[in-house]
Amino acid sequence: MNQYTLRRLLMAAALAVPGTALATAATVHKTPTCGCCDFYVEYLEAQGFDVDVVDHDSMVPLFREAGIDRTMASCHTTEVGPYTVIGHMPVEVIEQLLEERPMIRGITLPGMPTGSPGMPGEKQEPFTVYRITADAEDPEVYGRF
Ligand SMILES: [Cu+2]
Repeated sequence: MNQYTLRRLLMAAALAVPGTALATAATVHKTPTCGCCDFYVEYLEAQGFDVDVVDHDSMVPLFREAGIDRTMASCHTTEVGPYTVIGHMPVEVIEQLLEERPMIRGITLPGMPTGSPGMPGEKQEPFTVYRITADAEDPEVYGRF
């Protein structure tokens, strides 16, 4: 193998690494005093997302607009592509969502589970993620992760 061939192989390998792909844009909506929201922003950035942050005095109107009640809400919400992603959602789940492209408004990981991205502690159990649909009355499980 000569130098030229080696160089081409190395370049091809670099392009095949997922992190070198174009960063996915995300907008995180949060309140200015939310510490775990900041950690979640840092987490998304560390995962290669291109993150914009918008601070709100209250998150209540945003959750109301998304049609979800308090039990399904969390401390922040993230716009990714056409989807609303609520809470401390692992990026694997966001990537699955963007790949599957279901006809839903988004997904939510309610509350602030211990060990979820941006939250302290050890993960206690699989995270139950719910679909956000136009009819949020009866939330369906998107998956357990
Ligand atoms: Cu939080």
